[in-house]
Amino acid sequence: MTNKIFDVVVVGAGFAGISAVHKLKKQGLKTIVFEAGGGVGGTWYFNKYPGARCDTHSMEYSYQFSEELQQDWEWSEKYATQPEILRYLDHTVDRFNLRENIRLNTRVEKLIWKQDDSQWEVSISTGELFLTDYVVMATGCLSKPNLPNIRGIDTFSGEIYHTSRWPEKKPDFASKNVGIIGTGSSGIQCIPLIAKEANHLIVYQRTPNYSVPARNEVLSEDFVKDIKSRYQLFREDNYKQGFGLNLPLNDISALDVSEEERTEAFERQWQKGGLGFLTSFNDILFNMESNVHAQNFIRNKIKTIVKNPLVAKKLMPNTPVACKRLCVDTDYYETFNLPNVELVDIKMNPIDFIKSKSVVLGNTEHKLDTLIIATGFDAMTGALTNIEIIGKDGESIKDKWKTGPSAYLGIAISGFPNFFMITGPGSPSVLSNMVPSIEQHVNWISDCIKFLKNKNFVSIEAELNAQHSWMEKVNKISDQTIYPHCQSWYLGTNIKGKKQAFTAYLGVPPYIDECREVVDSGYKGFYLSK
Ligand code: N01
Repeated sequence: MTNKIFDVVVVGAGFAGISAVHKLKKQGLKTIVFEAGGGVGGTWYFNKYPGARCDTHSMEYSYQFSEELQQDWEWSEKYATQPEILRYLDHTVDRFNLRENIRLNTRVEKLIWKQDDSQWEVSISTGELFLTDYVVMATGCLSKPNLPNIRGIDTFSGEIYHTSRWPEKKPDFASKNVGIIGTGSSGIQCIPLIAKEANHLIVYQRTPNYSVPARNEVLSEDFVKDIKSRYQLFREDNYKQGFGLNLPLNDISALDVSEEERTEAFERQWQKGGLGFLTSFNDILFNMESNVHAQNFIRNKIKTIVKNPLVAKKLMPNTPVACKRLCVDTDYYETFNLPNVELVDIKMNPIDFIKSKSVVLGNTEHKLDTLIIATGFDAMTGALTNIEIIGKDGESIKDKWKTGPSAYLGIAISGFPNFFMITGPGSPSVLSNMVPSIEQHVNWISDCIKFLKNKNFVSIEAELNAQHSWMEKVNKISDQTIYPHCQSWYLGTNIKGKKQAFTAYLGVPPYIDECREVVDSGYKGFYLSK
């Protein structure tokens, strides 16, 4: 039996879902959020591993929909920890009375478009059914865990944790022999902290990653006061930058300066810490020759920091910088100088299998009490294809995307009317500051629903041609960058059988202009039905 009818069903209660329910509720729409987790926060709820923190400045990685909220909330550090982010999200939910609209521990399992009624039927994990006019997918770009397919992993009888499904009760590593598989952002954040506790830590590295120091610090009162005195302007200025982030602006190519000046510029950003390293010059992401200079700089740093030259060599990536997401760390490379830390190159010496209490590589057996899996996510599309979503021609998104994800503006998909994605494939998403990008999408979706209602349209659907042209544009932009030049979750190569495609739109300002133009033209590229 079908239960209640909603105006909007939002899937996911992370930054995106919370922002969406706040906006849509305020607009007078009967809105519900279904969230699989036991609390709000989305990826920030699940990724509780030691050292989990955001590598975007906290005063930027936060909502701007309420001036009061951004004035009142006090971020304590430059890079907020996972618990602080959760406190912020819980505070937001309570402050704006959103909890009554959020159902936790509830997974959306199926969505079916009912053409005759112009509505979606929503099935949830309790077996209940709902009808809704619109669906907003706030399922996140990095939320479906990628589990490694290593023989025998299920037979490991010690403690085993995936970084993105970390238990509520903090695991104890003291006097334990611990192994960790994966050296992306999650691994790089937790390795230094686990190394401090564990008796012995073995890091299983398949591909080394570049990492720059965070240089996290407590926020000074003066800094906070300054930003808060011009918060709106600060946000507007950030939207005008390529990544939507307040990174140092630089108009100079790495090739137009002397070697000494180049090293100085890299060193300045290295000392400052964080992702600003990428804008040390204006072409690190676009010109391979410039990128090679950035690579050499970081490789030299690794050589200087890591005392054992063989270990240092293993830690040196040979991919372009930022082609895999640049990591930001606290004492990552330094950790490999500790006597209880061992680095194992599993590309050279692969893991053959895992058994009850050990990891076996050829003739070597590592006895472990605890195994940590830091192998990342089925990014960009995983959370969407994980749900059975059947559009108007009876086909699912999962089937449609077998040949690669395709969406219009990263917001809508042809064949799926009244279905909106927040930071979907084809939008800046992971190549931008996620929170402002989320809010830009929420505003767009809210305005769109307002328009449809005012003009008595019952549905909106992306045109296939517009969608194709859009994805061509996204690819054309990425082809001018270094991003397609290595294997990464950006491309989906970390997931076996996944069609390789780069689906993030690089460039926040042109993207915002394009979204605005679509609206100004009366939603060009969309079919509107009465
Ligand atoms: O995942 P990853 P992540 N056997 O995919 C290895 C965001 N994030 O969770 O490169 C052995 O980057 C894999 O090796 P390879 C951020 O955007 C942000 O660390 O595929 N190894 C790689 O080393 C980030 O980029 C924050 O060869 C296997 C690692 O596992 C994104 O989330 C913090 C393997 C996975 O790295 C994902 O980061 C954390 C296998 N079968 C995350 N499969 C901050 O804000 C995979 N690997 C700071």
